[in-house]
Amino acid sequence: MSPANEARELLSQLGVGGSGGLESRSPIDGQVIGSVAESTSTEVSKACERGQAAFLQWRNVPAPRRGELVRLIGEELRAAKEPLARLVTLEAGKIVQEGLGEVQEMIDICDYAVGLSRQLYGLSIASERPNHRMIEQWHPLGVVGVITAFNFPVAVWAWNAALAIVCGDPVIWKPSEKTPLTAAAVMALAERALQKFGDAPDGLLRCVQGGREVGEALVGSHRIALLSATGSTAMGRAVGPRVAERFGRSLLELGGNNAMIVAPSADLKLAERAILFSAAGTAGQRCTTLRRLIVHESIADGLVARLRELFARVNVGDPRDRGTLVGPLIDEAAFESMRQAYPETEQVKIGDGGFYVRPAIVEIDRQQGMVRQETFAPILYVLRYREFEEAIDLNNDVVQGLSSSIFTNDMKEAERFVTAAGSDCGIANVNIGTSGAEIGGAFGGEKETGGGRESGSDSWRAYMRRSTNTINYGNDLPLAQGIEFGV
Ligand code: UN1
Repeated sequence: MSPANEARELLSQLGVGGSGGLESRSPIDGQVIGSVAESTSTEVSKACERGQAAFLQWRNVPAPRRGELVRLIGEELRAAKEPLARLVTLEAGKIVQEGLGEVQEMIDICDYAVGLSRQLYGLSIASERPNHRMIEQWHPLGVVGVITAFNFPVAVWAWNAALAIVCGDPVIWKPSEKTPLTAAAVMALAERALQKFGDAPDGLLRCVQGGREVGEALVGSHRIALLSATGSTAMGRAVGPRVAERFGRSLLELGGNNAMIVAPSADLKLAERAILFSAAGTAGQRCTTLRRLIVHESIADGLVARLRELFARVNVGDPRDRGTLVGPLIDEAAFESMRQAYPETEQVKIGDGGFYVRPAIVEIDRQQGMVRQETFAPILYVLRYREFEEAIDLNNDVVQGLSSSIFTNDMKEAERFVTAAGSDCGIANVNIGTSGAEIGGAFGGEKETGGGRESGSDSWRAYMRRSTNTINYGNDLPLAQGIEFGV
């Protein structure tokens, strides 16, 4: 079936109607598969005002009750897992397995957030004054703006929205203009959950669709207390200062340039599988994609030869076909940027449209030029090292700091890699690849990756404000620091 026909079926199954000026093209064949109405700046600012009004109500709803809404969203996602995943495949070009994985990630974060809705805890702190109690509470923050990229068109909204809702914050979502249909489908599911929930305030969950101007309107709104943005470092560089200017908060998840060290003791069978998934999976378009392989010189020849074989054999094709491991790049611009980084890029002809490429391996002896930039395409640069310290230096010697990993069976090396003097990335793994993180951990990275953390662990704190309370239950008014003042 053509992507356009399949999209029509899936959209009606998912309860998405309507059309408009913003067209969506499937990377599978480059054809239009649907459209949505584009939001105007006035609509964006209205959504922000409504969000603020919703905030004033939602912050008073007990957190476990807020969790109930997230539970209902999770149920809708479970029921619609298959069609939503298929729509992700049509619109983002991911293979079916990865589309299913992405929706599973949404379900997982919903489950996580439901539990979290009963665990938004603060501290009780010893006061230096008699008959005083000091506590820390976490309160809802305000409206959260969420800007997401095409490569995880639905999961990243869920990471943010599930936490924001239980934390007491309304969410306004600006999805990538390349993936408006999956966003519309998610909003239709959320709408059903809202109906079942009953009395959630209007304006709690909104989506604004469009390109740069829509994003800018959101970023510029003083109603947005937290702006969570996923995308390129260039985007973060534009967004971060604008939000900071009005003392808003931002949570940035920007470019990665992720490396894996393969040490002499590594289990090479495991390493090969991890490299294949991390470097070629999602056609190299994850922010956690493996871009640099740092291999010990004693094993490099053999490993590179096997990887070349694997990469040459990997099935590139229609992401809907069962045997396909590498689907299309998102569009022609992505193909052009791959060609710019690697002029020998091999285009694979599949049908009449779409940009399909074979993953490439490029051996280098220094990290310079394109190696230092994040090209969103399956190009794996291979470097050799001699001393372990040199490998760690190479891992860290880029401006990005998202994900990293080491394959070794030497526990000293493994431990060294995850110490403060080891990998400087937000994610440092041992004997697994750089991509495919679980939602239970905090997700994000350092340096030009932006420093934000989403998803698990205590990432929820970004969506709340801290209130420090000192409470006097005595009959005197002792001052802190022993100060004597007054009569
Ligand atoms: C992204 O590419 O923006 O760790 C997110 C991973 C996924 C998330 C990637 N769980 O690869």
